[in-house]
Amino acid sequence: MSKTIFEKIIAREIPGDFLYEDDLCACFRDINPGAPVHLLLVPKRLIPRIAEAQDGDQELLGHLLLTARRVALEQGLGETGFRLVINNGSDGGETVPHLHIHILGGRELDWPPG
Ligand code: DGP
Repeated sequence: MSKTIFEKIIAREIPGDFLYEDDLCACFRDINPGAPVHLLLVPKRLIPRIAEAQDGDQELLGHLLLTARRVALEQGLGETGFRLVINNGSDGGETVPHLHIHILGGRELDWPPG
């Protein structure tokens, strides 16, 4: 199976502006930022989307959320706030079939999304 764009970024086959990486996940800037801070936090092991996560992914998913929190705080978003987003499927706005958490902040974000 061909690699997803995020697998290629993690493998350094295409460039990425990394802010964080560990054994389980990596965080890099979104190529098309929708806010002053727009990061993507991606598990290294491919899960296409949250709908396909399994019970056995519990630890990884917890790690992703706590890492998203940590990166957001390191980016100075603790005072003003931030948003974590997971898009799932076509109606959910998913365009890359590799689970990722958007970390958005640096401006007041609209709600609800369009
Ligand atoms: P989503 O629509 O939730 O699947 O988000 C996919 C995001 O991935 C979208 O905000 C743009 C970003 N993206 C797509 N291709 C690349 C890329 O090559 N590099 C980086 N850094 N981000 C990408």
